[in-house]
Amino acid sequence: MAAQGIEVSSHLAAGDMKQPFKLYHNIFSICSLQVRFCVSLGNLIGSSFPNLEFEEHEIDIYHSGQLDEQFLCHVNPKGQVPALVNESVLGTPLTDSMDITFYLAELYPSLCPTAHTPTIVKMVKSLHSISFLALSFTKPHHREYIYNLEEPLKAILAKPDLSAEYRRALEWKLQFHKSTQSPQVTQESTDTAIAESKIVLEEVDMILSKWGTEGNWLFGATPTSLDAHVIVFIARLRETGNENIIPGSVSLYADTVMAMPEWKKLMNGKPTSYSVYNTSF
Ligand SMILES: N[C@@H](CCC(=O)N[C@@H](CS)C(=O)NCC(=O)O)C(=O)O
Repeated sequence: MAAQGIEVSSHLAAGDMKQPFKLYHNIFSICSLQVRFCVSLGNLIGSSFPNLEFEEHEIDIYHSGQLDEQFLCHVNPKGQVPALVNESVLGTPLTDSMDITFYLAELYPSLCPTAHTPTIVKMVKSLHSISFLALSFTKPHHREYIYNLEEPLKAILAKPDLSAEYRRALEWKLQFHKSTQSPQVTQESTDTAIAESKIVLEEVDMILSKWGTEGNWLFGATPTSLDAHVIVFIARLRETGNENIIPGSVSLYADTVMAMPEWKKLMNGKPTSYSVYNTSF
């Protein structure tokens, strides 16, 4: 699969794109925004697949939409967004933003030019090794919210009439939540995430000064997958009070991109964080 690196695919033909891709997302999910911005920037330059179409399906992860039977059993057993579905082309859904990003680079090769592929892959992986949960859920009542996500799972599990498949999926999700989600929301994890973000941003700054002088994007005149991931990440850092760790030139680069119609269309006047949008959350 493409997640191992970017292999521009010879097995895909333009005629294969008979069905639109379904992109499951949430407007306050950083990983969802990153892949949606990849699609938007890909469309800016164009694809070799003329019939490429993405249908967006919003999952209300703040009201347990990710726990619906159809989504959990047939789209993403982890109960998370983003997820990319296209039965005729992909077979099983892609359920991780990095896998989706690297797959999108097959559909939109300009998103990952050969000369910069190793850097883009390395940087996207570095960015995604940071706990976005630890960065984003920092107030005590937000951390409490994450711990309490077990409750809606347990409430559904208490129902007697669930299918065996759905019950298994919910039990798996509960364990996943306990073992990988809850442990991320501690002050120590937040401090680590901020320190790691600083290092990644310094690397972004180096890319910008080496390649970005001849255009608005990290590698110059054409946007890549890395721009999509970095810009959304910067928006989230700003919203979480971490503006101070963003190098000045990276901040200016972000301002330029955030003034573009593609960004404004993606965000539709909203922040990346649910807690900034809904102050009573
Ligand atoms: N590693 C995954 C992480 C996805 C993820 O954490 N998604 C969050 C939103 S940003 C989500 O769906 N949370 C709901 C939940 O875990 O129940 C990726 O990169 O796609």
